[in-house]
Amino acid sequence: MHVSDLQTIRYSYSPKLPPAIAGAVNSIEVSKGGPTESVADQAALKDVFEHTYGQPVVELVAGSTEHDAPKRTVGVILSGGQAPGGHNVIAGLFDALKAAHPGSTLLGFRGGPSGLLNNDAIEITADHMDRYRNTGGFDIIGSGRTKIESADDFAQSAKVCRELKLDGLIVIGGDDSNTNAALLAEYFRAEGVTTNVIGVPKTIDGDLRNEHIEASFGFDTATKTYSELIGNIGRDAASARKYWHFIRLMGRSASHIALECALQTHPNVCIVSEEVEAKASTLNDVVDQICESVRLRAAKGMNFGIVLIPEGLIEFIPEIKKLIANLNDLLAHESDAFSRLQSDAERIEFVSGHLQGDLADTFTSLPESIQAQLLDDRDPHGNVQVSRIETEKMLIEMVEAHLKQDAEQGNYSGKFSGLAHFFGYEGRCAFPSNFDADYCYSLGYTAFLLLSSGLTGYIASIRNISRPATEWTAGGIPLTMLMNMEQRHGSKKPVIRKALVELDGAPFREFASKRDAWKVETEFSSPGAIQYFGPPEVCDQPTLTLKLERA
Ligand code: FBP
Repeated sequence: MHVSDLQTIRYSYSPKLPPAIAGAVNSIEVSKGGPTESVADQAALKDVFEHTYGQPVVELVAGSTEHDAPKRTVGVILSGGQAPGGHNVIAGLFDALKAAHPGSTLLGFRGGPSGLLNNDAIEITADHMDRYRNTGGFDIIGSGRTKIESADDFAQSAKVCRELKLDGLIVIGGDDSNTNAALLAEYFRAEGVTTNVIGVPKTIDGDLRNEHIEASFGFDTATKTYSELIGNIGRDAASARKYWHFIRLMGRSASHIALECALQTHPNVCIVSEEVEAKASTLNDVVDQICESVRLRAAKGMNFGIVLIPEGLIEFIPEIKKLIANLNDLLAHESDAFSRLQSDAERIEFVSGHLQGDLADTFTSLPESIQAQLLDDRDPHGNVQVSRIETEKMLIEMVEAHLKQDAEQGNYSGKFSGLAHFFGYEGRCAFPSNFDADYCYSLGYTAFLLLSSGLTGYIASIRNISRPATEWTAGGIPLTMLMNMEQRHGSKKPVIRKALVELDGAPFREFASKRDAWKVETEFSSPGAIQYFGPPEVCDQPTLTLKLERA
C-alpha cells in the first residue's frame, strides 16, 4: 500500500507502557490473587473447563533480578472484525518477545483462526513489523471469523501448535474469539500441549469489558471517527436546515458506540437498545419517540435534525427479539431444507409457514427487505449479522407514515425529509488514536509477559486507563471468570458474557440528563478529527464513556 505523509510520521511515534512493565522485560514478576469464579453458571463451567477454571487474577510487577529467558516461538491470530490498534498489539508482542530473547520468533497466522487450522503462518520480521507500527487495519496478516469448533478443529489446532513448537498463541479478538481462546487453552492443558493461550480484548463494539477489562481496544478510535462524521453532518444539517439524518452506528447488540457518539455530538434523538428492552418498547414506541422530536422542532421552524440508531436495535424490541431467537433455532434445526431454497421470497414463505401465532404476525408485519435481512446467514458464532439490517431506512419510512397521519389530524405542519447513513466500516481501520496506540501496544506487551510467566487461559488486562499512561497497571484475567452459558445454534454453550449499556451507569445517566434539551434545541457538538500531535487535552483524552465510568 502507498505510505501517506501521516503514516510516515506516525511510524516514529513511541507508544507508552504502564510503568511496572516498562523496565527490563526479563525481571518482571507475577503477583497472584485468590481463586476466581465465573460470572454465572459456575458448576456447568467447572465441568467444561476442568483444567483452567478458577485461576487467580494476576498483576505484573517490576522485579529486582533479571533472569535469562529461553528462545521462544509464539503465534498470533487476529480474529473477527477490524479494530484500530491491532497492529500495535502485534508490535508490543513482537518487541517484548525480542527484548526477552532476540532469537525468538513471532509467527502470524494468516486470515484469522483458519490460518491456525491450515497451518498458514508467516514469520513477522523486524522490517515487516516496522511497516505497520501505529497504523490502522489488520492487513499485516489479515483476519477472519472462522470458529474453532469441532473435535477435529481442536485436534488440528493442537497438531499445528506441536508441529510449530509454539510456546504461546495470542488470540486478538472479541467475546466469541476469546471464548475460543479459553476453549483452546483448556484443550491444550488436557492434551498436554505446551502452548500457552492468551487473549487480547479487541472490538470497536465496546462490549468486551467488566471491572477488570476497562475497555476493548478500538472503541476509542472508532467512536472518535464516527463522532467527527456526525459532528460534520450536524453542522451541515444546521446550515441547510432541510434534512433529518438517520445514522445507524455499528456495535452489534450493545449501544455503547451510539451512546458515546451521542455524548460527543448531542443529537436530537439517540435510541439506546438496552433502554428499549428494559421498557419493553414496541417498534411503534421507538417511532413515536423520534416523531415527538420532529414535531417539537418543526413547531420552532427547525425541519432538520440528527437521530442515532444502534445497529442492534432490532434485536432489543421484545417482539423482534423473541422472533430472532426462534428464527435462530429454526434455521439451525432446518438448515438442510433452508439451504436448498433459492430466493428471498421462497425463504420468507418457508419461515412464515414454520412460525406460529404472534411470531408469524410479527414476522409478516415487517417490511420485506427487513424480513429477508433477518434470514441472512448467521455468522460462524450463530449471531444475526445486524450490520446488514437497514433499520435506519425502515425507521425513516415509519416516521414518514406516522407524520403523515399527524398532519392529517392537524398535529403537525412541518416538512420531513429523511436521509439514511450507516457508519461502521469507516471507523474500524482508522489510524489508532494516541490512546489506542498506547493501549494496544501495552496489551501486546502484557500478553507476551503472561505467556512467558507460564500462564494460559488468560486475557491481557491494562487498568486505570482513564488516567494518563504513567498510572496504568498491567496484568491478566482468567478467561473463565468472564464466562456464562448461553443458547447458541440451538444448544447451551460456554461464552464470554457481553457487557451491554447499564441504565444505572454514569454514561447513560449523563445522556439521560441532557436528552430532553437536545430533543428540541440544536445543541450539536462537533468534536472534529482525531488529533495525533498537539496538547494532551486534545490528543490523549480517553472516551467520555471511560471517563464517566471511572470518575
Ligand atoms: P467484532 O465483534 O468481531 O469485533 O466485530 C465488530 C463489528 O464491527 C460489529 O460492530 C459488526 O456488527 C460486525 O463486526 C460486522 O461484521 P463483518 O465485518 O463481518 O461485516
